[in-house]
Amino acid sequence: KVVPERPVTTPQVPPPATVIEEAKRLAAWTAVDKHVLPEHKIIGIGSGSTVPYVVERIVAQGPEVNEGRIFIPTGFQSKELIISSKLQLGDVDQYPTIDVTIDGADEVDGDLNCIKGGGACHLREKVLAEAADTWVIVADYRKNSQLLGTNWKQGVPVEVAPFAFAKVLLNLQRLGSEKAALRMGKAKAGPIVTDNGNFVIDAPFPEEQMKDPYTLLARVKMLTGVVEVGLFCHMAKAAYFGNQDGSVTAK
Ligand code: ABF
Repeated sequence: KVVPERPVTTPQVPPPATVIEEAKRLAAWTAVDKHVLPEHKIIGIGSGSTVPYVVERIVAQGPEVNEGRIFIPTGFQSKELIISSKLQLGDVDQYPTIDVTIDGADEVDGDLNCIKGGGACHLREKVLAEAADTWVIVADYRKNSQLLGTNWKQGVPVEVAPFAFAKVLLNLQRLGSEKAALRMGKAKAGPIVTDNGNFVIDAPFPEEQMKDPYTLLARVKMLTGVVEVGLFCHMAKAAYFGNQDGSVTAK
């Protein structure tokens, strides 16, 4: 009797943070070089940990190019990044049309639909995405999927009016998200509150429903009490993913 060899399972050692950070930088620099041109004066700056590399590359375009530019933030972190980079801050109510907005994402599918809102900024992010002539996504390879929900298991972020959260939670569960849950702060002392004073519910949906994110977006957005849904469909012009081997995938 031949005893099969015990399969050797190489431990999944997570790549060092520098590989992921370099991948973010690669995506960000590629997107800026391709889409932030000297004639672009109103620029939307997204949120998350990839966007600092976007700003880094824009600053590197030089003061003469950035002199006449206005930078619109998608939230507190984004605003602080613009200010600390000594770029001219503007607001979307002053500049309702934006030349180009570059933002991160939690996951992107084969049709450039995104899950966004891991950072609870997706309402302002979607406003700036919609206001932009060109909206571009930058991320590392972990976000590059064919189907939403493949890697991002936290669920679809749904920003809700605080007094309606229990009702929305129930309706999300009825809609198919059995594990929908209010996003709590790190200390679990209470729910996180967005820049707009709202709560966030994270709603994982079955694969069947994630295959048609546009329909899911419409159904969730219709629930009374929902302020915005972290599904961005038919909005992105391009997406750039830095890879572990130093290459860039453009979708
Ligand atoms: C933001 O960036 C959010 O929508 C998203 O959750 C976050 C994730 O991006 P990163 O991986 O760059 O931190 O746009």
